[in-house]
Amino acid sequence: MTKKSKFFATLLLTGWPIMFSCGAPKSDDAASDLKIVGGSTVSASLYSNYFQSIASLRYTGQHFCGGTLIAANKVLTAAHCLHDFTASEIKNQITVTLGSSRLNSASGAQTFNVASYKIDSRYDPTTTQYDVAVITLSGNSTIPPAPLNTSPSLPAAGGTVYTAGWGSTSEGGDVNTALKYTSVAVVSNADCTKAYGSGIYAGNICAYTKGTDSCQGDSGGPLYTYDGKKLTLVGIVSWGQGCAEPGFPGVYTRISSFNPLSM
Ligand code: 4AZ
Repeated sequence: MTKKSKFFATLLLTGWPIMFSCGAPKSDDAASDLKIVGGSTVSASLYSNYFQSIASLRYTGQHFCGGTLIAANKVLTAAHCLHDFTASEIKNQITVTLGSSRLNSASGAQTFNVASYKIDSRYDPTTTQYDVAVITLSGNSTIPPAPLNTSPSLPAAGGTVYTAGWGSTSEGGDVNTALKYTSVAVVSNADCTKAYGSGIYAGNICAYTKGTDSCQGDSGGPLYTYDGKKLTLVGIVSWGQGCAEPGFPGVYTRISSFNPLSM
């Protein structure tokens, strides 16, 4: 969620949408602020070859956060995506859809209820640290789960990583029905701390490329590395100062700091 809005997570139930893009830097051109300049729609072949592990979390049918399939019946997401719901809302009104790159397309879609869920007990809604939750689905998906990065030294600063989601294509915008992805460069935690002043801890990865970013509605979704063959999950979309604001990296939960398969 945004730094500004993270204390107001209930807004998530109304706003939605999110991601990439976000716009040209205000300082460069106020008139084009927040127009999409980054990211691309995930084509059918990119989806089936690489991005099928992305999940859409829905509350009463409306997309509100992303997630990633990490086992046949487990979806990793952000703690802040679930934190403001009651247990009853999570079990009775949240569904998880896999298998389609388009929101609202029945073709290929596999939709599950939440059988159980676990929010990291250390999650702190004030700082957004330990922003990790695991959902156990009501059944098994047939989609191949994403492999998890376990190396604390990867991805290295400067490396290219990929994020994807149905989030807003502009800061404050709506959910986007077509899945989008973008590439961003890893920023060291030291440099990310310089950007934010405080609030970055070892369990974060930051990533920044001018003009493109994850955004509202992408939260909970994946940050991946690509080895030329497959995507490996390295992060969870967590928060940032707005979306694609110049000088402010997107902040992600660092998967290698957690063991989500045994949460
Ligand atoms: C959000 O509000 C959000 N630019 C997620 C990611 C980022 C910003 C906001 C990173 O869910």
